[in-house]
Amino acid sequence: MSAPEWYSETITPGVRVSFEAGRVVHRERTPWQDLVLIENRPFGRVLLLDGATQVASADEFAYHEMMCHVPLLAHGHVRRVLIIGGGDCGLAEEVLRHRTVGQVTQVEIDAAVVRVARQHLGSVNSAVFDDERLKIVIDDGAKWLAARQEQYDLILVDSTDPVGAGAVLFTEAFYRDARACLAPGGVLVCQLGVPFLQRDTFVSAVHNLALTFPVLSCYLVAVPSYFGGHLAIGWASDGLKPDDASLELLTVRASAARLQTRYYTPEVHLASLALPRYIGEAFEEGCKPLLSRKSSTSTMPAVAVQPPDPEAPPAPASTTTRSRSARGG
Ligand code: AG3
Repeated sequence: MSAPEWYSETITPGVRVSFEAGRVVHRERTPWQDLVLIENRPFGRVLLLDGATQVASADEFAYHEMMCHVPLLAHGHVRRVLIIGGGDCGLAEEVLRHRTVGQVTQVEIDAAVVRVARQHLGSVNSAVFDDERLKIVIDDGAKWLAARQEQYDLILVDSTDPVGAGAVLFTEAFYRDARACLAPGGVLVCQLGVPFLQRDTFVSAVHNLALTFPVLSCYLVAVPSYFGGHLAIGWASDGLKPDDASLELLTVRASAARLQTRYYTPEVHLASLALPRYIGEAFEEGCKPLLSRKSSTSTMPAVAVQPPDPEAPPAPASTTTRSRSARGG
């Protein structure tokens, strides 16, 4: 018997997280990146791009459900969705579970990711390819978006980490183009990495979002195959906040949507907005230059509006939503 092969996540200098490959399902150097798909005991089929874990069939539900159901259920009337990236099509599958969604456009830069995922990740995405509501475009998402006139109720940025082809999806210019394509009441949701290991990336993405959007928030999901603790998801909009819908309303909407979920619940939706202090502080840091520059305007943390309650326990170090009425930039 030959020795088992191991594949490592190498995105963090000084750390190597390895998966044993019971079988290498596919390996390819695409025009954009190094693609490896392996079979692993606890995680199932694991897709790595340039040494970063992207999707594992055993735990993708956590990431995809939270990227999708939080904005869809908080908004309540999403019809048109744009996904930038998301080549494994697991996010599209989750979005299309909402029968009220009329149209999903997905713009993925690397055709090979879609091809390999379609062929080998059926448990993640098989429902999408016969769904007439989905249109897959192979193109550079940032360039494509910059040339768009259409408006979307929800833009989901399901990117890789901000290195290589994915870097542009964390810039202020990209967020500005995305904002221009949001329908009134629309929301942008984007993955912001694992703040414990990718703090600088997180802070700078939050900063770029804060320069662009008047309402900014962050929520968390624990994805076992993403090493390093919670993954942060950014929320940006012109007005809607992720907790504008009450627990009762989220519950009504979730049951009307007849979602079968394994991670998302309306309770988890609201709880995911509570940031551990170290993440809340990093979030604040991303917002900070903006806040100090705007301090003479009506910039104000959303929670500070409430008068202090003398009986209440001490206030948390951070809030999860920033809003301001003045236009940024
Ligand atoms: N894209 C987000 C991957 C984040 C990976 N980060 C990491 N391993 N630290 C996932 C694509 C799923 N559709």
